[in-house]
Amino acid sequence: MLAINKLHISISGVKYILQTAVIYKWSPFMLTVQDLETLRKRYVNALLAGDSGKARQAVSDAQNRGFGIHSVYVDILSYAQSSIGEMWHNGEINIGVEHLATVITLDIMNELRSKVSTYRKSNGFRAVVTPVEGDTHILGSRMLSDFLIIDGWEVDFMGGPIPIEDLVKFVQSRSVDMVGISITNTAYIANVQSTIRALKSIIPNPKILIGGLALDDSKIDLKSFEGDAVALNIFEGVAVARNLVGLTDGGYTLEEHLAALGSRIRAERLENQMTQQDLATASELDRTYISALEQGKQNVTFGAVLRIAKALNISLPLLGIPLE
Ligand code: B12
Repeated sequence: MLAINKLHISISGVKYILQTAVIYKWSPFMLTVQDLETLRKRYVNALLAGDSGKARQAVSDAQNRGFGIHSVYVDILSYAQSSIGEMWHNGEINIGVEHLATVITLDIMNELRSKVSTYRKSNGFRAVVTPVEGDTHILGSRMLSDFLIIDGWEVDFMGGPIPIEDLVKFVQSRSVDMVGISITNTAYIANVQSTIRALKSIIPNPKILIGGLALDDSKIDLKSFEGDAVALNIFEGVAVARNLVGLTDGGYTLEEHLAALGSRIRAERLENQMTQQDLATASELDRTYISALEQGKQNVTFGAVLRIAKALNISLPLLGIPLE
């Protein structure tokens, strides 16, 4: 119960409302799931039409409706890029349409980041963030870079994958506290391992954080990475990054608590070789609830946590909830 109390204390002063699946900072306007769907559709359609003005307008409207920058990134931009990327993968659109959409989204991210950067407080730590060698999926690592910048880090974002030996030389030349490596395509897992080993040869060596879409693949053994930490989503990534360099004062935000809980539930579920539907059935919850919970987007009652722990056959401390 202590963790639940702490959670309330850490969010006092900031009001949250819980919508069906997503948490937003409180705003004078009530957001509904339909609003989110509408904004997503508007943004995706603007990208498909190559209309940067309409895309910007959708983002601006989302912000006026109370979406914070983190929600815009994860709930709208990331969603849209995944949808459009899938369209290309399925042969529904031309690669030119996908590339233009990516450029528009990167431009919008630059604008959003610049606005926040002007009033953020530096935390004095430097990170290098890069997709792993070979992996040309860059949006996830750009998003992690931006989340770290917003959190006060100085970030050198590599822009695209670079050879491991060049990354090592670059890191050596920059007094880097942490390197964030993003892996999207599972084909490059071996490169992650080689990158970690090469970075560990630097003295003093930077902390290494691994994350990205590829880690969702249940065939990947997360414990096999020799880096300092693995994070299963971007919110957890920022919290873990702070932890790695000793910045954490224990004052996690609600989003970070939920992200950490979600990733532990997911890890335990995969360990038990259960699908989300298996866990939903065993805990008598809805699959979409489990899905949102695992992504850190679903607030949760203590009763639901108990049911999930029982369905996973684990104790609450294994979900990071101490029994005090
Ligand atoms: C968009 C996309 C593309 C775009 C990439 C645009 C770009 N420049 O970035 C294009 C169309 C160019 C493309 C190309 C290819 N793609 Co592609 N692509 C996708 C797609 C649809 C979305 C990925 C994405 O950008 N999502 C949006 C970003 C923001 O989300 P994200 O990456 O998950 O990042 C989030 C988190 O993971 C996290 N995060 C990310 N990195 C990190 C790092 C840390 C440390 C932390 C803490 C968190 C974190 O933060 C982000 C925000 O929440 C996925 C499938 C899917 N639905 O996800 C396939 C997918 C990744 N692609 C795939 C493949 C195979 C390819 C190609 C090899 C196809 C081909 N035959 O050529 C090529 C790549 C060539 C190469 N050398 O790598 C496969 C990979 C399969 C696998 N084995 O893993 C996927 C899964 C599609 C599929 N279902 O098969 N792709």
